[in-house]
Amino acid sequence: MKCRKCGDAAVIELRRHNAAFCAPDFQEFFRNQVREAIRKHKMFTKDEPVLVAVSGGKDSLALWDVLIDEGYRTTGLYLDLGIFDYSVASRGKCEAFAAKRNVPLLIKRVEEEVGAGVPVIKQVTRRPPCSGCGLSKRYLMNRVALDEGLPVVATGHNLDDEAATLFGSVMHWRTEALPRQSPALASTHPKLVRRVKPLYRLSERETAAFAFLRRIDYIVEECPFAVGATSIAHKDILNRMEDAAPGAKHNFLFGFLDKARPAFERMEAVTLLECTRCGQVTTGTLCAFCKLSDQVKRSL
Ligand code: Q46
Ligand code: ZN
Repeated sequence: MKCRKCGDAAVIELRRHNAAFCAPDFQEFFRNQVREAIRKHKMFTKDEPVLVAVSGGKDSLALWDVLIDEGYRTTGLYLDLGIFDYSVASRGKCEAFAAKRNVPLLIKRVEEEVGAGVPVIKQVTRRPPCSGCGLSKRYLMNRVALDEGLPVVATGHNLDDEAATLFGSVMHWRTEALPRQSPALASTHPKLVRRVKPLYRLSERETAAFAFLRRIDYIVEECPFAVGATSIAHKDILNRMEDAAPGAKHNFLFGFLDKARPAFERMEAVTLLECTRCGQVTTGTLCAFCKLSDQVKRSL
């Protein structure tokens, strides 16, 4: 196998691109995909400060690594979910990454913000842990960005994540979720910052290879609550399809973005109000985050 660019021995084959690359040219290919995502969706400019949400895993740290190298003004945000050893270890990876590159890292503890960490939230709400966790993460990313005066939050979602989310939404015909499935969500209210996913063109395997070649020290273990999550089952199905037909995930996601998503854009915009307690955006009186933290605090 030879590198498509230089003809040297290749270290990775990308079947969906019908290409193979040596280590330096693969890294350049990876960076080019991120540049293309940022350019195509006008995600941010070099003048804008960007909040990069990091979990300690390969995707978010690979994203942060590229953005720092490209000269973007980044601040990391680590949300400590209070998930036993997993949170302790993943926080350590983020702190070490930021210290090594001398970049700012903000840390917020869900326990301080909601009243309890994710394991207790799971018990109190009697809902899957990812439900309260995801809600808290989305809320806190936005609020921290607003508090810090940062206009955009970047997350490390990759092609596999995005294809799996789309697959889940289509399986249940969650038509209200489909317009929000996008690599870049604009701010639709002064209290909502932009949300972007610069890795959406890159697969999980590619971010793992990039993190390895860049010697990024990331947490390999998954969150213990990820086991059994339906998103994992959806990823398995898509991986099998990808094996049979390389490019299947790419075609599924990109075909949706190009051809189908516009059809699901809501004709009428929902009315966004401000939560009477915390002032963040909601469609009711009290936002879902404030309701969750009330429920948690009542039970303690
Ligand atoms: S951290 Fe939270 Fe994930 Fe763990 S509890 Fe679920 S949502 S799986 S990305
Ligand atoms: Zn609120």
